[in-house]
Amino acid sequence: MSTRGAFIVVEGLDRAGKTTQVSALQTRLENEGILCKLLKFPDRTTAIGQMIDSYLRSQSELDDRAIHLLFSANRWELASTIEKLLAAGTTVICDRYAFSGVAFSAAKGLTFEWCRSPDVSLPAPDLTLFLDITPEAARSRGGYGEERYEKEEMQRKVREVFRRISSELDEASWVTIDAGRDLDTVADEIWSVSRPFTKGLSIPIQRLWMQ
Ligand code: DGP
Repeated sequence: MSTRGAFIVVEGLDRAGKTTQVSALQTRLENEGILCKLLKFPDRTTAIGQMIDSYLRSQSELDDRAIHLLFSANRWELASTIEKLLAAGTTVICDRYAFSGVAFSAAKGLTFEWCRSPDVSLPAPDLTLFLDITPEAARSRGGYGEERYEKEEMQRKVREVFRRISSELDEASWVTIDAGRDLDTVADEIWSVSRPFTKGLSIPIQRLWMQ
């Protein structure tokens, strides 16, 4: 098989610095002449994404299971795009993915197994960078915004579920990064962990949670 691009996911609590860090990673890849595409979930531009956006901004109410399935459907509607990009040799960087799906819904009280099931067999990330920050440190960065989940107690529960997810995944594919440090230090660590993956991979695209 010829080499393909790597699928790199960045996860974390709200205010962990994901958006800044994914764009710093994209810039470094481009500076090295590596083809890359930045994606973000939820993708609020699609019809499903607009329903999610309305829910997050508390402009609509939905059953916890219904919104969970919409978040998952939003990933599935881009799954074939991700696969095509990877097959064409493009490195895909993704701001949030299915791990947020489990973390945020399980934090609301849905069971871990139920939360995982709609995302089983999505393209699996080759590398997940979890930007870890305490909810207190996140709050001190200027406070949470207006959206539905941006509350300290919720973020504390979300962090616990992320810990469970990481303990059940292959250690090599999940790397926890201390995101409480300054921006450049975090960016340097992300780059040093990601760099080996950006040279192209010769293994097939894996499927999430199939083992
Ligand atoms: P962001 O655009 O990265 O700020 O994410 C929006 C919010 O939605 C954030 O609080 C995390 C949450 N979120 C992201 N993905 C999912 C998901 O799949 N399921 C649930 N329940 N929440 C999610």
